[in-house]
Amino acid sequence: KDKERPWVDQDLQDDSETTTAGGGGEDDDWADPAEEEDLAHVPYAPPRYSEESMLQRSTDFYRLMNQRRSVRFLSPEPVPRDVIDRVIHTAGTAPSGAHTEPWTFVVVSDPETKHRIRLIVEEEEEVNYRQRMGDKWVQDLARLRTNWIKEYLDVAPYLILIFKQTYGILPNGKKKTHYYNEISVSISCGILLAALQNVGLVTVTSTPLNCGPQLRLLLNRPANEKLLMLLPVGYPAADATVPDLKRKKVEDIMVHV
Ligand code: IYR
Repeated sequence: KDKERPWVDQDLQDDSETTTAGGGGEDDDWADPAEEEDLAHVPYAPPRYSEESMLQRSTDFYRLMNQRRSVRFLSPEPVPRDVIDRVIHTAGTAPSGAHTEPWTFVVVSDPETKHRIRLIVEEEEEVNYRQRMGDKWVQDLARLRTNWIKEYLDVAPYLILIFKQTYGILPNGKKKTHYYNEISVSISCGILLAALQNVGLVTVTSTPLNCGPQLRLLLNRPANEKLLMLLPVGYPAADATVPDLKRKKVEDIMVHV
C-alpha cells in the first residue's frame, strides 16, 4: 500500500518516491533526518530600488519575456559553451522542496547522440500523433503546425534534457526524500527559459510523451531520474516562423481581491 505522502501534489501527478521502483524498498534505505548537520542562519539584504526604478525594471523585464516564443526552426550556428553553462547555473538557483535541488540538466552537443535522440523521439511521436493523442488533441494542435518530424533535434547546437530526481542518494548510499520535486524542477525550467531569452537564444518546451525511459537509458541516467522536458537550444534559423499567437491581457489573467 502507498504510504501517505502529503507533499506530493495530486493534481500534478507528481510521482515522488519513497521506495524503489517495484515497491521493494526497505525503510532503512532512507536517511534519518538526524544525520543532517546543523545549519547557520545569516543576514540577508538584497538590493532595494526606488518605486520609479521598480516600475521601469518590471516593464523592461515584461518586454523581454513577452518577446519569447516557442521556436521550432533553429540555426546550426554554434553557441558558446560558457553561455549554456551559465544559463544552467542560473536554472539551478530555483527554489526547491527542503532545498533538495532535485534536478539534473543533461547537455547534449555530440551530433551522434543528438541523432539517436531524434530517432527515439520521432518514432514515439509518430505513434503519439497517429494513435495515443487522439483526434481532438491532434486537431487542437493543427493550427500550430507541429508534427512528429523534429529536425531541430539534429540541427540545434545543444539539446538540454531536464530530469527530475524523484529521490536523492546520499554519499552513504541512503535515500533522501525529494519533496515537491516536480514543481521544483518545473520552476527551474521557467528560470532556464528566462535565462535563455535574456541571451537571445531560442527553444521550444518539448515534453516527448513515452520517450523518457529510452532517453534515460541512452544518456546513462540512474533510475531515480525521470525526464521532465527536452529543450533544443540555439539561435533561430534565418527563415524561422512562429504562429501569430496573441497573449491574454493582464486584466484577463489577474483578479485582485
Ligand atoms: N509532444 C508533441 C505534441 C505537442 C503537444 C502540445 I500540448 C503542444 O503544445 C505542442 C506539441 C510535439 O512535440 O509535437
